[in-house]
Amino acid sequence: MRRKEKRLLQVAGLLVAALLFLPNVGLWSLYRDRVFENSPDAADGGPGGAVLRTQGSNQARKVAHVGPDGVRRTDWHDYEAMRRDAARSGNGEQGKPFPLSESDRADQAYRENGFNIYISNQISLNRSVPDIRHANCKRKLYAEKLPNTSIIIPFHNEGWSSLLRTVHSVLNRSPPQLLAEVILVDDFSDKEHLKGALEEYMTRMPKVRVLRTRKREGLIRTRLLGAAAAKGEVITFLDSHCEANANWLPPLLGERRQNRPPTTSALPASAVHPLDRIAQNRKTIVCPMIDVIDHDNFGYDTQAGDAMRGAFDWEMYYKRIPIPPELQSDDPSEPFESPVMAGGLFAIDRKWFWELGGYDTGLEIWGGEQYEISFKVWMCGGRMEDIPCSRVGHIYRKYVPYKVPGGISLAKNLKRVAEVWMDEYGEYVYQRRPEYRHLSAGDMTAQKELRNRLNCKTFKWFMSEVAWDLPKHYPMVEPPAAAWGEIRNVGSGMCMEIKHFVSGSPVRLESCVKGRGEVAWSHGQVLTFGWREDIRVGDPVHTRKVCFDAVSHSSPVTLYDCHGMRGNQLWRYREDKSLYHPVSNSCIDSSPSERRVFMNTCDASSLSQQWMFERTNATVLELFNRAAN
Ligand SMILES: [Mn+2]
Repeated sequence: MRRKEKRLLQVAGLLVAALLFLPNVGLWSLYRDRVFENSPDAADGGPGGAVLRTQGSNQARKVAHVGPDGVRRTDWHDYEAMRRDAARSGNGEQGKPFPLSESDRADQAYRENGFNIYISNQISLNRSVPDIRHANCKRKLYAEKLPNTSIIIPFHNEGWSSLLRTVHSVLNRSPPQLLAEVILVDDFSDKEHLKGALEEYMTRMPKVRVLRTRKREGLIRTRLLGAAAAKGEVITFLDSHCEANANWLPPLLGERRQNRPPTTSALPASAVHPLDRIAQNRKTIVCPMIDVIDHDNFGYDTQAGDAMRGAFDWEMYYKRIPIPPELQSDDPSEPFESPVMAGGLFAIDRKWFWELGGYDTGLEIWGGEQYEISFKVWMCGGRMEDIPCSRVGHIYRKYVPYKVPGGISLAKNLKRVAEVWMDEYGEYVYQRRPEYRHLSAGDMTAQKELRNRLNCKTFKWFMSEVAWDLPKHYPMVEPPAAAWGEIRNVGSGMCMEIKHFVSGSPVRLESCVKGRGEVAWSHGQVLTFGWREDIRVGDPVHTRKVCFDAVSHSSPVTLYDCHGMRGNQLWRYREDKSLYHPVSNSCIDSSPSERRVFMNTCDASSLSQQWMFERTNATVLELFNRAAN
């Protein structure tokens, strides 16, 4: 009995000692939390009681950490709001696809917005989205003192529910002290709901302002109008049909100064003012990861491939390329460099934005502006990063629902960008788009002067230091093709033919048009086995972006959008004249009576599996086949 009591006392004593002295449990940590939690807000004089209360509740688990650089970092998650979101159920909640009925798919639903507004209208303006961030994001801390930001949302005839869901998601999922204001900039919409009703609605939201252009200005000048009115230290541009995800803002504002800390270790921690750090990295543009909100059912998901670098092909189409191993961090939640932004979603130090001249005001309506700002920031002393822990959903439209005044604005914009920023590389664009060569792109003196004044680097520098991996995916000069022209079957003497040059069309066997004295290309009998080792419609200089595709060892051969990733679009033209499909380990066969072209088990003796291209480049073919063996 005695011994037992003694032991109990010992255990109790140890527990008391632990409560008092162990660093991350018990009374000491409670005390520390209280002190750290209260001081900064009190010092800021916070924007009012409500904010302080949310602070108190959502930061119950907060512990500030002082890094070796002297910056106090904290957990910015609003756990209360996250709990509320997780508990929601109903139409589209948790980003689930809304089940569509036949009538929901009516064209009318898409006509005005390019996405299904009927479905959007049936989903709450406060709907929850799934927290699909990498697990490491949930543990990340960001500086306690972050710059605030103005959110700028330009719109033109946006749907009511899609616009308001954008605003609500921002207000619901941003720490109030980081949100200076939300500026809605109306580019001369004529929809009734965007007039008085919108302003009336926004009177309930003191942080939201509505500005309007006096005539149709286009996306670029509308964004500039918002930026000119912004008061926040940072400006964040969003599209008008977005949904911000959990804790999206602190990583955007925080990573700007957190990465690559300057060497200040010689200074005592107290001497390093956090704003000094921002000065170090204020020239970084940061982009959230853009998730996809389905334009039919509003389901929320990542983009194909999720984290990828932004790039372009030499026709200046925006492209995404994989992050090369050299740039991959061990931790996929860490920011990574991107040569080009996707477009409408990014944050930038307000002053730096204007030092860069904002956007070129000579850019019309839409298009090319993402290249202008991206090239400019990289070449003129800044940098650009994608932030995997910051996610924003975006509705990719089915089509652009409004008329773009003056159809050549995109061409003109791209020419301006090429002329001002791309130096001798512009030639690669003109080779592919010869119509740009003599197009008038307006006066560019101011832009060229800006480039001089900022002492910006060359495009060659950009290509070798920033986008060095781009030519592997999109070479400036197209490497020679291995074989092209008609593809004639040895057995039947008939040719492969494509009726419609669109995704989903079958490859058929027809009599060769050359024998009939007709023009082969208009009949879809001219095909190219090119450097990507896929087979495309068209001659080597003018291939269309549809490729031979097969899904199994017995499927028909069908055209599909070229993905350029080999896989099921990879072919080999072997010495025995077979067209071999490595993925299914089978060969292209044909049936002249049924006019079918299909996959089959390879049989070198079967004439129906032997094919002759009209022209071949023996050197290239040999190279392909040698690499394959
Ligand atoms: Mn958009």
